[in-house]
Amino acid sequence: MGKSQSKLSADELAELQKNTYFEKKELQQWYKGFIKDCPGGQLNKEEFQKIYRQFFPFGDPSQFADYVFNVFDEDKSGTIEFKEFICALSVTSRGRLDEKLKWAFQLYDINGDGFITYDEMLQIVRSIYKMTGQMVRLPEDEDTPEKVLVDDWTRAAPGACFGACFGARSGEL
Ligand SMILES: [Ca+2]
Ligand SMILES: [Ca+2]
Repeated sequence: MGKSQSKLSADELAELQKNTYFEKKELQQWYKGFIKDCPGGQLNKEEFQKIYRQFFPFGDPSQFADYVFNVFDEDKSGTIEFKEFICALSVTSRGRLDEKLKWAFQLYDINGDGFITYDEMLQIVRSIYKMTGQMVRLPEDEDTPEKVLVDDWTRAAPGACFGACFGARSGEL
């Protein structure tokens, strides 16, 4: 897989502008940051986990990162391409409520059968606990996974976290 182009082509830009809430300039910037971190143009699961570990150095975010990875990886190729990355970022950071909910649904529907079972919710919440557990003290009434099911994906803000990371780094350029 040779080295990727350093800039988006006019066609790619036009397509991404149509499919995301980002401006041309923002897209170019995100792309620059993405290619800097992933010169091959693809992000694999391991690299994705590494990014999460920078944010949660005292917990174990690998399981949660895997669940988020699977939503980003829309075509299930095992890697996140720039288009998948920027579309997910667009939805999680600027999408309408219904788009965000659909995204969250995909996260919780781990086996992708169109239904979220109680068990799937627990798995997600447990993975969030593992990720943040040692650095966040929850109030007494929220101290079991079962009690925080409802609002907890927003708290973890997978997309925002990811975006902040890449954004901070592209800002250094
Ligand atoms: Ca993919
Ligand atoms: Ca399911």
